[in-house]
Amino acid sequence: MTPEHSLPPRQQLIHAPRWPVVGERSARNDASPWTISVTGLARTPFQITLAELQALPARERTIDIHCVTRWSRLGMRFRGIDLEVLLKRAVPLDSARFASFVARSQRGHSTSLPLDVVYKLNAMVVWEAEDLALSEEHGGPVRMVVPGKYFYKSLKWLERIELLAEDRLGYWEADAGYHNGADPWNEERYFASSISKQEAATLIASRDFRGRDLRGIQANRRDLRGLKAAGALLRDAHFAEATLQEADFQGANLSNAHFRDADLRDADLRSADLEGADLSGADLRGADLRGASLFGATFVTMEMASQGTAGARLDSRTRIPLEALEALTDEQRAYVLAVQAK
Ligand SMILES: Nc1nc2c(c(=O)[nH]1)N[C@H]1C(S)=C(S)[C@@H](COP(=O)(O)O)O[C@H]1N2
Ligand SMILES: [Mo]
Repeated sequence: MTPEHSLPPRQQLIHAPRWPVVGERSARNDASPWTISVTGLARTPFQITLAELQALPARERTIDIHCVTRWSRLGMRFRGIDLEVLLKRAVPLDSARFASFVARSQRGHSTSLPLDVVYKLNAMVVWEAEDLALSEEHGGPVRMVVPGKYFYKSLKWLERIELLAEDRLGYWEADAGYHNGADPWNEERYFASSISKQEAATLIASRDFRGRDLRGIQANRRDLRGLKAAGALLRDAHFAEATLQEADFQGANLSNAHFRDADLRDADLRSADLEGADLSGADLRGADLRGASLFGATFVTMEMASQGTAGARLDSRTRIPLEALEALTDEQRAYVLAVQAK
């Protein structure tokens, strides 16, 4: 059961007109006419043009979107057709159990879903959001919207659908460890770390994470003073209560990393991806966040705010440019501005 128009665990609300752009920002540069094909295990595979697609009887639906980096926007109106209509038109064979969706983008971005999930969730192919044609950065002219899944299942610039007997993992799911289930109600965000406890212990002792893939690493309460972690992939890493004074995280991917009550004094977080990161209670005095991306980041939790407990500590030397603050929810931005003003 997926309650509609409520907030899944550990998501933060954003409100219209805000709608962050996540991932690729444009379609492949290609002069040929836009077509959408349904191929693979089907009796009548076909290809249609964009105009033919948009001439099909459209419907409008109100859908909640939940990005894995912890922002949600509820009740967005989309216009398009049910993916099921398109798929059934190809008459899938009995052996077809999954669909792979491929984007008309530079890297041929892709994702996949079981067919029964496509039907059950009423996944859509849409070309309008909030009464306007989709902008290119949001997947225009045509994208998928899959209600009840993290938004990474909602492929932008849909070009090809392939019907398959076995699942074929998509771009994020195969290469970046995103959970293939993508259920926001069960927080199916990422797979755990691929490194062993032994390797993690050795790396933590070396304090050198530069350029490494250490997704989900467990480093809570560790002493990592002066850590070198520029360019490291540290998504979903656990640094709660860790000592990270003067750590170098320049350009690191720290999306959804856990820094609750960590000591980040004078840390270098320039150009780091901090989307969805939990910085509540962290000590950020002297830290440099210029160029960092902060969508969905948390500096103070609801409980902290309601109990009057302090959230992240900032001082006049903490560098968070205004444009980075723009990405925060109203509550988070208000907290940061209030603390900085002190
Ligand atoms: N082709 C393509 N589709 C994509 C992505 C992408 O990088 N390329 N990113 C996914 C992710 S992770 C999210 S959260 C949403 C973001 O859509 P938006 O930029 O319209 O918010 O698109 C999804 N679909
Ligand atoms: Mo996402």
